[in-house]
Amino acid sequence: MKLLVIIPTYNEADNIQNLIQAVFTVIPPNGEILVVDDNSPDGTAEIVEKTAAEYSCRLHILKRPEKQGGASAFLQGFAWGIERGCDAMLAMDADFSHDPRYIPMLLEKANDHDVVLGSRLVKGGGIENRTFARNLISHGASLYCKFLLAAPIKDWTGGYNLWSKKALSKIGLKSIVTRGYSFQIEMKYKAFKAGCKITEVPIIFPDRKYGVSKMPASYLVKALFDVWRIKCMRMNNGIKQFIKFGITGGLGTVTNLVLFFLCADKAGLPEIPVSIGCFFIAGTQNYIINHNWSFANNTGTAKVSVKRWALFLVSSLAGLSVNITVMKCMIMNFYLPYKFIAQACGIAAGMVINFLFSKFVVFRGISCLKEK
Ligand SMILES: Nc1nc2c(ncn2[C@@H]2O[C@H](COP(=O)(O)OP(=O)(O)OP(=O)(O)O)[C@@H](O)[C@H]2O)c(=O)[nH]1
Ligand SMILES: [Mg+2]
Repeated sequence: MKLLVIIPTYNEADNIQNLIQAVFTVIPPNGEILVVDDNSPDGTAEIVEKTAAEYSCRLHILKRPEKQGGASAFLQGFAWGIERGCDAMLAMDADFSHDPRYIPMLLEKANDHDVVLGSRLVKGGGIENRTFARNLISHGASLYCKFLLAAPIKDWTGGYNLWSKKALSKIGLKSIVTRGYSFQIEMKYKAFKAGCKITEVPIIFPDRKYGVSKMPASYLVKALFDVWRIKCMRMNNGIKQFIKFGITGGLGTVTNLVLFFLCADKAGLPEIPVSIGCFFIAGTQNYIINHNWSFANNTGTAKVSVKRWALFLVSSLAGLSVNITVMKCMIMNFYLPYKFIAQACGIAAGMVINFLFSKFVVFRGISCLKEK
C-alpha cells in the first residue's frame, strides 16, 4: 500500500519540522508526505523545502499563492495523491493535535476498511485540556450530525482520517462543496452513503502547543446549517437523477416506437421479434445515456460494461413486470373509465422500481472522480 500523508499548513513554522520527523519514523519506508502550504508568512514552506533534502523524494510541498483554507488544501492534496498512484491518503493537521503515534493503528485498520477515522468520541478516545464548553460543543455537534444524517459515525468533525483511494473515488472529490468543519462532515457522510466500509479508532486529541488556531469560531455555527445543506444536497441529487432517468426513459420509448414503426409497419417484419429487438436497442440506448448522464456522479471515469448493461436490461424487465402487474391489478380491482389510467400508474410504478434498481444496484459504487 502506497501511503501519502497530507498536511495542510498556514503559519506552522514552530511545528512542521518536528511533525515531519515524527511522521517519517512511523510510516512505512515507501510512505510519503505532502505539505500543502498557502504562502505562510512565517516561512513554513522554506522550512519544509530545507527538510526535504533529508528525505529524498519522500517529502513534497505544494505551494499555493494565498490562504485558501484547510479543506481546499486537503482536496488538492487528495487529487495530487490520486494522480501519483497513492493507495491511501492520511489527512492530518500540523499542530500535533493529531499525534503521529496513532498512524500505525490507523494503517492496520486500513487493511480491511475503506475509511479509518481517528475518533475522539469512541471508547478510549478523548480531548485533552479542553474546557467543558468545548467538550460539550464536540459531543453536541456529533450528536446533531448523527441524528440529522442518520449515519453511525461518532466523530463527525475530526480531521485525522485515512482515506483509501477507492473511498475518495466513490465519494467524488469534485462533489465536495462545503469547507471548514462541514468539509469533514460532508466527506464522512458521502463515504457512508457511497457504501464505504468505515471504522473509528480512538485517539486522544490535545490542543496545539505552538502557533495559533486558524479556524474561526463562526465555522462551527456555519457547520450547523451546512449539515442541512449536505442532507438536502443528497435529496436534490436524487431528484435530479430521477428526472434525468425519466427523460432518458422517454427518449428510449421514442427510439423503440420509431424502430418498431420502421421494421414492423414499413418493412413488414413479424411484431414479436421486432418488439424484442426494439427492447434491446432502446434498453442499450438508455443504459448508455444513464451511465454518462443520469448517473454520471456514480460512474465518473468508469466505462460502460457488459455486466452492468445486462443488469440494466434485467432492471428494465423488472420495471416492465411491475408495470404490467400494477396495470392488470388496477383494471381488475377498480372501476376505471379508461384503461390507460391503469397503464399510466403501471408505468409510474415500473419506472420507480427501475430507477431504484438502477441507482442502488446497476450504477452503485462505480468509480466517480468526474462529477457534475
Ligand atoms: N494550507 C492551509 N492550511 C491551513 C489553512 N488554515 C489552517 N490550515 C492548517 O489546517 C490545520 C488545522 O488548522 P487549525 O488552525 O489547527 O484548526 P483546528 O485544528 O480545526 O482548530 P483548533 O482545534 O483550534 O486547533 C493546521 O495544520 C493548519 O496549519 C489554510 O488556509 N491553508
Ligand atoms: Mg488544530
